[in-house]
Amino acid sequence: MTEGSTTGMDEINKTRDILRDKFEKLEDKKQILKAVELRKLYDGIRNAPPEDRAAYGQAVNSLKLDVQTWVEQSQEADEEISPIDITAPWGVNSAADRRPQFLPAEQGSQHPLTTEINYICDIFQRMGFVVEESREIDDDFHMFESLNFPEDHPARDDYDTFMTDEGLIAPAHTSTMQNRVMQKYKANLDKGEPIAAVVPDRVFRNEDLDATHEHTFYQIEGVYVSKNVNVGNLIATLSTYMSEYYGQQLKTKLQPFYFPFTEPSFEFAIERPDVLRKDNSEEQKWLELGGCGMIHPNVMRSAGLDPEVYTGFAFGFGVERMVMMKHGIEDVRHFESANLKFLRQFS
Ligand code: FA5
Repeated sequence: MTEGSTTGMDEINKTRDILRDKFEKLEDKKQILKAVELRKLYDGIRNAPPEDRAAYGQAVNSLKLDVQTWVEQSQEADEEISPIDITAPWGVNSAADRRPQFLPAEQGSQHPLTTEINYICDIFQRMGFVVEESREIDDDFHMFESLNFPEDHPARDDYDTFMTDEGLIAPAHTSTMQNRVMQKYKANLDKGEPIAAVVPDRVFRNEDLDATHEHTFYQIEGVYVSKNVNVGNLIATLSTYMSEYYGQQLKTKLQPFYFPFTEPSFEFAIERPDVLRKDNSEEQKWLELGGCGMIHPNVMRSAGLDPEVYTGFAFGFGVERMVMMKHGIEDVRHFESANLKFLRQFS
């Protein structure tokens, strides 16, 4: 290729960036096809050295085709979508051409949290855990009573819960599912198999928001019950999971904490990978990701299990914080921001 043609290609690439920039800002996307920059490139074909003219012309044409595709795609996205009348099934009373249209698949992608939750569940499934769903409205029994929070206990206030006038509760953590999981899989124990389940789902807290606190976020709960389960099993399980999730052997740390539903209770921290440390201070060394501990005998009893025979551990992690650490995301609020620039980085 001659030097002249390289310069020509550079010019086309530069023009592509300029056009894309203009295109993003244009209200009427079709106007991009009349952009003066495109016209200049066409004029350039005439002035190109004869030996480069064909290649240059082809590249200009290919750019024009790309620009046309941008316009077509934007028009597809802008097409009005008929409102869905939930009382009128499509097949019964809408003409085929009036049925609601789905957006073309290439216009969307999975939310990064969905992708990560699937990935996290996949790891736990490979470790022998089943995956259960939580619910987004619950009751006092599952939020507090079954978890050994006595009535009027001050620890209830630690979970700034949203409540309906009828006293129903938007769960403030996935631990609301511990009782249900133990009841559901109780029969495993009779067969000599453990209860091993994880529950990823949304939780809600009346929080002051900042870079690491959202009012609505995801947690993943884990419950494991069998005979002779001890803290060592808990540590081994969490370390194995963390190394798999982060793809490297991270140092983990448990420090004593208080939860009414586990005894002993711990906060679980990981040593931040180098790329996620702002400096070498002790504060930057560890990141708290969740709580865990050995399931309290009262919690076992409330699910009909005999704590003299069985022991178990439970853990609950903040999904956003795990993902933030993995991808170096500095603010939890990005996830719910609907900011396409942020979301597209993961598609
Ligand atoms: C709990 O919610 C306990 N249920 C965890 C647990 C489960 C302990 C089982 C023992 C046994 P905590 O309130 O610390 O604990 O929250 C757990 C994790 O959720 C936090 O470490 C953090 O990663 C995440 N988290 C908590 N609040 C927020 C918030 N407002 N925004 C984003 N993530 C949060």
